[in-house]
Amino acid sequence: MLLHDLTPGMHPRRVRIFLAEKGLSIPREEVDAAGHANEAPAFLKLNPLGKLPVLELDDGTALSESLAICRHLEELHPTPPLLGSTSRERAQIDMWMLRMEFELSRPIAQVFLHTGEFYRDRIEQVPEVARHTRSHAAATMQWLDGELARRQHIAGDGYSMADIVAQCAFVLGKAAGLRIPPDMTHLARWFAAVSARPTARA
Ligand SMILES: N[C@@H](CCC(=O)N[C@@H](CS)C(=O)NCC(=O)O)C(=O)O
Repeated sequence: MLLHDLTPGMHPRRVRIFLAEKGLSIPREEVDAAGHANEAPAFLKLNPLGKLPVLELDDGTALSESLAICRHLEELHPTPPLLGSTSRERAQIDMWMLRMEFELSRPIAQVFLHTGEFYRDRIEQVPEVARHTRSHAAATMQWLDGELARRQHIAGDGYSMADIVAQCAFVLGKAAGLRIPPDMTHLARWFAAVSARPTARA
């Protein structure tokens, strides 16, 4: 297996944290996205969308989409479970993982895409999109603060993939000027706890 990686990216970070939580180490190749290597024909053969991460399997299959990659790794290495052990847990973690994908990661990524230097010559940056998605992310934070008043982690009391998706979104949020306000004490407590895990800087 080979992980095609992009160290500063939010989605590749999900896979690295997931691997670290499983205690797994696999060969990794950094793709020079700043130099547009992800748009080169050799990379587009692996992922026609030109996005990272990509997990290349030993039989040559190229898996992209960070959540799909983690699903595959979970099936190969079920312990410790990060996507649930029972049917109910799996559904609950999927529910929260998808909520974190669409209600948190996407809006934060959109702010970054529409304001960040990296994407200046890659997409048409629309300040209005950044403004709108910034307020979407702020509303999600408010909601999460209330949820985390009632439990330790995003999908329940245990750490799961839903936490990984959310913590990586907040790491990118720092770069996009979207920090957790200190008065959101439950969300801030959760972020401090997940950031203190030994795997957080994987
Ligand atoms: N839905 C994909 C998103 C992947 C994605 O957007 N990756 C970004 C890095 S976080 C990327 O490769 N950007 C390079 C570019 O757009 O040129 C996933 O979950 O893996």
